[in-house]
Amino acid sequence: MHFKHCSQTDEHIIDQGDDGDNFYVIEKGVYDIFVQKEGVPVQVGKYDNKGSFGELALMYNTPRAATIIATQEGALWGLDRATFHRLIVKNNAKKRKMYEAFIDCVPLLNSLEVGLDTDILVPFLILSFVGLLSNITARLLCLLQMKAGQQDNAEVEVARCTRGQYFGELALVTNKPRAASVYAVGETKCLVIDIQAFERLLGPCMDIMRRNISQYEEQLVALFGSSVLNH
Ligand code: 1OR
Repeated sequence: MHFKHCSQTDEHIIDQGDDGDNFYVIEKGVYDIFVQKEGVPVQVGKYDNKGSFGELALMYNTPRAATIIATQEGALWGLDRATFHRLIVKNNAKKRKMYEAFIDCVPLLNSLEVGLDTDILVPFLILSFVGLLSNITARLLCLLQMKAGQQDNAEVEVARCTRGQYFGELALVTNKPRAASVYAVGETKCLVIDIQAFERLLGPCMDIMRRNISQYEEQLVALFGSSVLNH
């Protein structure tokens, strides 16, 4: 069964350690994320009017890994455990196979010494499910073109991404505004991951991403004579 829940200020939607009952998709509202560190709740992030949470306990039959508190009145769509399993876990079996095969050919994920388990797929599967509700599509990648704005606003193509490559990590790693625009060249399909899942799941890839960022700087210096990434 799915249901709409109107959340109140300070309402605990999920408490860390509880059994999982529902999975939630945010319609509106800001929700803080807390995780206990040495018995003290520490805020580790927030969802700002978008995103979804509560999938971990349902996927892995584990206690809730974080506490989620509404900071203002908001609205959530909930799916109970049985519906979540029917819609996401079972119906996604085929998609999961396809994504697993795809992730095998993503160099970033392959280059890790300790392999990522298929947890990495959960946010992709959920996003593509949420896509049915809110028209966000999560798709596989083919060919993309990246352009960086110059001082005079003229755009210059700085790189092209093809199947298995990634983009969009720089602003998340550096906490800076987006450094380039990315345009689809023809029909493309991308897998999308939100910032919370990015930090939680791609932590092990952070070093490789940082190394690749220094290569962007070298390319920019070659193109423009100086680095515009500025960090
Ligand atoms: P759940 O079913 O365990 C709590 O219920 C939900 O909070 C969890 O699913 C995730 O959907 C969401 N670590 C664990 N769970 C998180 C985290 C998180 N962020 C959101 N959730 N971390 C924060 C990463 C920015 C890691 C903290 C060490």
